Amino acid sequence: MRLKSTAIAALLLLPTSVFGHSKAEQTTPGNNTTVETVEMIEIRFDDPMRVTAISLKGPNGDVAIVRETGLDPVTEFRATPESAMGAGVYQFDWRGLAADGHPMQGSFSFTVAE
Ligand SMILES: [Cu+2]
Repeated sequence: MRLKSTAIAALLLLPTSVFGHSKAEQTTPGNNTTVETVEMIEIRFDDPMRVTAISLKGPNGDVAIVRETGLDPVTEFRATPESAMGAGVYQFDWRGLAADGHPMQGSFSFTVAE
């Protein structure tokens, strides 16, 4: 049994990319942050992600956003709001396909200050 547990420990030490899942590392605006304005929404992934669907909800419902990034797998996804975003709490949701083909999703939220 000693050998087996050593093998498992070695697996746990491997970098995440060995398992193929791309995941979101950082967003702009950052999760749970407060910002004055939003000019660009960005998500950084550790491995290329094909982002297939996005949505932004604000205090008045859905916010129109324009993708700057196409449907190719990217490590930096960008989208811009179609018009100025008023004060309030916003939530950005995305879905995509990781580099290994697994469906992934994530969300983050932020506040635009008065
Ligand atoms: Cu995966």
